Amino acid sequence: MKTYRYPAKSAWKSMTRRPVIQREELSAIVQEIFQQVQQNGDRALLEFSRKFDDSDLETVAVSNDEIKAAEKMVSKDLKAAIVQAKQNITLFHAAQQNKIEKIETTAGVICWRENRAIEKVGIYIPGGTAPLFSTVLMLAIPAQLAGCREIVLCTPPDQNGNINPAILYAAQLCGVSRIFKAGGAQAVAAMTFGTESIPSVNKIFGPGNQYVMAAKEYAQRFGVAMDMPAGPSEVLVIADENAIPGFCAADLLSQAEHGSDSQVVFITTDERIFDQTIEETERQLKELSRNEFAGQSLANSHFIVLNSMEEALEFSNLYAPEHLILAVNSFEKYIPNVQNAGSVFLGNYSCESAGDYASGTNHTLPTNGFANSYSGVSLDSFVKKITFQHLTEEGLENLGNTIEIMAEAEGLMAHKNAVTIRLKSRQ
Ligand code: HSO
Ligand code: ZN
Repeated sequence: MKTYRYPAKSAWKSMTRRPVIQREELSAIVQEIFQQVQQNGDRALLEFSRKFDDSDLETVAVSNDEIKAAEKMVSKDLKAAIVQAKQNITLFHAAQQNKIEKIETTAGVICWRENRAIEKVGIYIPGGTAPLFSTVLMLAIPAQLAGCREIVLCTPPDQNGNINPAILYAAQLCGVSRIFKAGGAQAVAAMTFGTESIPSVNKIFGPGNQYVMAAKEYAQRFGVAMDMPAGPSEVLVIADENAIPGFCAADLLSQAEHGSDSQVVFITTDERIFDQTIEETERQLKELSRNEFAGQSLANSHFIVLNSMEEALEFSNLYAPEHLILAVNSFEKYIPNVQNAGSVFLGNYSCESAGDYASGTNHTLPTNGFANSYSGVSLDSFVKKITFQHLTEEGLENLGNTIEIMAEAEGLMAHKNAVTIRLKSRQ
């Protein structure tokens, strides 16, 4: 890990920089994969599965029998945990449904917005070393609450052609309509163009490696939206003298274990907490099953002492972390100072894992500094907001002259006439 004691502000910007991802190469590969899938559909997917997943599939579709079998394979405890998480995530996201408010901006001019679900959405769940079935909950629950008609899920199979049972269980529990064995950029291509088996969708959600990310970006050329740009997962912990070093270390490691490229930053205003958190982090690291990933990610992480909480928050806002933990006593007074962050965890008992799994908030959040301009996934991510307006005759009478003057000033006489012709018809 890299340690810094009272670094000068001039050095902060470079400390907030994330590792650079090579982009050029990716786009050629992704383009080729899209072409193959567009031309050959399912056949291309089966071939890619053989090549990339080492899996010899007969079909990409997951059968009902497979879903039923998966349900039996998930332990009672895990099912109960998933059900409780689902309840909390549902409660939190259902509360985001806002009621329609009609605003009479001028007498007789009534404007309002209504939500309409995005008809077809795609969820990508990566394979790899940890089966992130919790992400199924985070994406399928708001999709279902929003009223999406079709919720398609793609995830790569293992070498035996199977999908992790907890992923299948969570998917059927949360209203995913169809599940497919497809991974990587080819899964994104399939949900973009549609294949014999996989329907095309309007928007694609979910984390993934660099190929998946590049594919989601590429899919936009074909009119398919994406949730948000993303990079490796990250957490920034701010600790004052009341923090508990063991807790801080555990939080840092929980993010570091996601992958060797995860980013963790620790900031404190207290030298004792600084030393003890470093010690604790090294001690706890040894005990972790994924200590190889966590160790590599820690090697790139920053442990910093700063002069004050104000400075700590200033650094954090510059970094714009995906997750921000305020391990401080009177967190309330710092909330207004949080400007850029995906999701914030307040006090010594609000570990990031709570939000990762079960408290109710969404764990699909902006990374890579995008928290300075993007929000995490919410119910809004699954709807379009359509504006409506109704002008009565009286309404146009009241507003018409303003519109005519503005249209004429822009030199758009047809715009002006659309008002004039109506006003004249009333005389
Ligand atoms: N921390 C991850 C989400 C996750 N954690 C899923 C565990 N499972 C998102 O940044
Ligand atoms: Zn996590």
